[in-house]
Amino acid sequence: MERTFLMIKPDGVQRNLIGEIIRRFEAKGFTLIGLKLMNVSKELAEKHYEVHKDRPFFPGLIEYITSGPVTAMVWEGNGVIASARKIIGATKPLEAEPGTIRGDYGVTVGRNLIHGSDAPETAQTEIALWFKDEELASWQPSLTPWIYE
Ligand code: ABT
Ligand code: MG
Repeated sequence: MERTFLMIKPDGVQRNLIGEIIRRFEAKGFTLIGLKLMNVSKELAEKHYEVHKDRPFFPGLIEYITSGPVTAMVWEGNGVIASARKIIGATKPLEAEPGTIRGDYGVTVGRNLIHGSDAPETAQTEIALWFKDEELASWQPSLTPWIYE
């Protein structure tokens, strides 16, 4: 089953959007298999955004991601990597379609609320960077036995 790494960034946490964002992925039908609220060290932030290390926005990006707690998550499901990117919306929130997370709640690229892995290779690297194997709980959702004994 495909897996992706999603992270609610410090602005999403501060704006009380954790529940709303998780709700959207649950409602879609994906399965949450890893979840933690954590502060991000400079080292971890720099590794996560290593591809951007020579870009002019890099220092500001690291400062933003380390500025407060984030919600790190792993989600599982068919096509979850590409689908999560659609649910998240375009990088620049003003260009993101209404109905997407960034389109509904964001204004500026430096406060774009949530990260999602952009391909199978980055998903695998990012999951390994943020989570230990034992922090992931693979499970089969099924409602019936939780409503009826
Ligand atoms: P992430 O999910 O954070 O990786 O964003 P996304 O994949 O949509 O966009 P990319 B291209 O990976 O950008 C990473 C972060 O760098 C910031 N950025 C990017 C800028 O501030 N200015 C720019 O011109 C570009 C290209 C935005 C992204 N996240 N944040 N915050
Ligand atoms: Mg990216």
